[in-house]
Amino acid sequence: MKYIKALPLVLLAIVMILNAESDKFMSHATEINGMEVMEPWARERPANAMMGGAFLTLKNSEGEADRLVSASSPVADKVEIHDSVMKDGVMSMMRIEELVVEPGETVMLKPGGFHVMLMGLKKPLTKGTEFPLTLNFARAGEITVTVHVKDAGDMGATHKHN
Ligand SMILES: [Cu+2]
Repeated sequence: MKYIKALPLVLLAIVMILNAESDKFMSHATEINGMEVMEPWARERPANAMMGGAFLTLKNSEGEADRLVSASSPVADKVEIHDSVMKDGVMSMMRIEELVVEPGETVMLKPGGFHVMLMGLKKPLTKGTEFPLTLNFARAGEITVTVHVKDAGDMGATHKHN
């Protein structure tokens, strides 16, 4: 009857291993000079798409503000920082010069809000693949992260570019 007693321990071990695996998969964070870049992901795009959006969370743990001033990636001709605005029921996006992250502040780039715009895609953003993205901060400097391409629904037909 020894193995019955051991079973809960075995199950516990399995649960712990699964948790560790999902943690490894879920929490991608890179911290350089007090700027943390968390969970970078991009929405999968059809093969003929020219543009794609990348999303992530920024956390500034320094005592002074920082600014995301530019970005680049080998998968796109040009990378811009965008904000989204809802006007007359239509979501549109516009380029912003910089994204300020105040001291201690966490800023989330997400669909329908701030995002990193990949323009002139050189390769399709296929679900399950990943690509590098370099973010340039005024204070923290260059931070390169690995962006994971995910299937996360669609932004809808009302999404357009200015
Ligand atoms: Cu955009």
